[in-house]
Amino acid sequence: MIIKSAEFIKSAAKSSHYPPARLPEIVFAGRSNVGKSSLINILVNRKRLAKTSSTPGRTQLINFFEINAELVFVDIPGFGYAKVPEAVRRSWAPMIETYLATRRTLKALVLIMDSRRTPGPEESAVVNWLNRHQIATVLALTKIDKLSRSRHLDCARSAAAALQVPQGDIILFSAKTRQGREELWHRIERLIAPVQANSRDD
Ligand SMILES: Nc1nc2c(ncn2[C@@H]2O[C@H](COP(=O)(O)OP(=O)(O)OP(=O)(O)O)[C@@H](O)[C@H]2O)c(=O)[nH]1
Ligand SMILES: [Mg+2]
Repeated sequence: MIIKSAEFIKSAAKSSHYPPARLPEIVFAGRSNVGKSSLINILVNRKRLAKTSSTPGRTQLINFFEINAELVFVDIPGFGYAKVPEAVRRSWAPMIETYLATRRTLKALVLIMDSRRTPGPEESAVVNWLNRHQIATVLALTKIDKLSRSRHLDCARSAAAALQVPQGDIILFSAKTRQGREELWHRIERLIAPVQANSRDD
């Protein structure tokens, strides 16, 4: 994907504030501080389009970004980080669930996980929930630059086992080295492509 434009559209907490549902949307989800906003910035070749921070809980609303007037990326708050105040977490869950369950133009969720941590019950619950709601899922292990090369395949293997998916489904990613950027774009492009009519040979 050649990035011609990448613009912030708006932030929203409730559905009446979402931008019009015109373009296919890809949402990026995962634990707080895992690197969701950083991954979005790498995909669109912008340093600070989505705000990043070393302090967990930076992203607090649903943020919509329009890419090439062609698709929309959605950055959402992270789940399951102990340092985020309980009251804040309680308000995030329904906000995110409403978005995921009701947004007609949502094409896929990119679930971002830390490569140094085996996915746990929270990630499995997200994957199961998405399967039940028939939302396509792309799985990315990020911060892979923090692991030695010899451990890359091991972490893909254990994540695949924990999530009960084929190992080939797991993308290894780094916002530092940009590893995995092309593969992630290929998956996203496939998911937003209009369904082709079956071609006939005869
Ligand atoms: N080494 C390394 N650091 C990363 C990578 N991705 C993100 N980081 C760092 O991790 C921290 C969190 O990154 P963010 O992109 O803000 O994470 P987030 O998931 O959007 O966080 P919240 O919005 O708070 O949930 C920042 O200090 C980033 O610089 C990566 O691939 N490699
Ligand atoms: Mg963020």
